[in-house]
Amino acid sequence: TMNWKTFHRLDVINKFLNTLEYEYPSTCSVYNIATTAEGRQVKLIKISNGIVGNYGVWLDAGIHAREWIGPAVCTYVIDQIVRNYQTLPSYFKNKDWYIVPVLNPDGYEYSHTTDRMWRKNRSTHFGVPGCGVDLNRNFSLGWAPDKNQPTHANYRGPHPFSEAESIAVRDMLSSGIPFSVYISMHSFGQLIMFPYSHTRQICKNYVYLLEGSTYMSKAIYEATGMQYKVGISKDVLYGAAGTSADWAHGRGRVPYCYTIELRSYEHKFDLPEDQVKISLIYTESQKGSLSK
Ligand code: 0X9
Ligand code: ZN
Repeated sequence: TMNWKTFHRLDVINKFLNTLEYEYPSTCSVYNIATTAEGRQVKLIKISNGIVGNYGVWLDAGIHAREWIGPAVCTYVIDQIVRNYQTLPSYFKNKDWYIVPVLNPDGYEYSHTTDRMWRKNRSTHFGVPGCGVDLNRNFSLGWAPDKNQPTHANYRGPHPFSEAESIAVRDMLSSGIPFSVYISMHSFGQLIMFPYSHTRQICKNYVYLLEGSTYMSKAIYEATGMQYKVGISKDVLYGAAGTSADWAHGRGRVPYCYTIELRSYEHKFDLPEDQVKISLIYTESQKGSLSK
């Protein structure tokens, strides 16, 4: 059963979603939005009060297989929203939440069973079985003609949207739902990044995106003492082409698009399980020192 003391396998996460839908049928619906190369379902939970005209908020995690803290945080967010729904402020309730805790289930399972540091999905291209595609390079905006060997960890795929998982994101974001927010959770680095990653061009909503990331960073700091840097990927991390957040903003026209790199530094992708849910007791002087 579900808790936030361990990294769960896909079947536990899917069962958690189905249980929420069963227990909270008036607010939760679970949908299959894609079938993967290995035949798994990508599951989306919609949380809504059913009011027509709500803006949509999209959250996804697990686009990269080994980044296990993403699905853990994402399921925690789902649990918090659903179980505290009645007491939430109206700006929170009057949204339609579309949350995909494990966008890359094949890769996620593979990183549990076979290769802890696996990043991509498990599709086959050019006769390389299970070579996989880096789903965060498979979106069409700025899709770059580099790193195009199927065996490369950042393989972008034979063409944009060659993968069921990225197609599902594209189609949901293009379906006419008025999404105001797109957030993709990754690890690691404690960064809140916004478009663009593939070009130096300043995106349309730059000032508001910067403001939003600053609010988030401040809220995280006040709640946990953890420091999250904010900025454009090229400045705080590196440039990347064909990412989901760039596409969501530039083509999907979602105003607030973020890629969040969760904790941490010293453990890299292998954050210890006792760090999934932290209950910190810290003093003002310890704040900040907790970031590393
Ligand atoms: O390389 C990536 O896809 C992301 N980093 S990770 O270590 N999680 O692989 C960063 C992507 C940065 N930019 C945007 N998604 N916009
Ligand atoms: Zn990632």
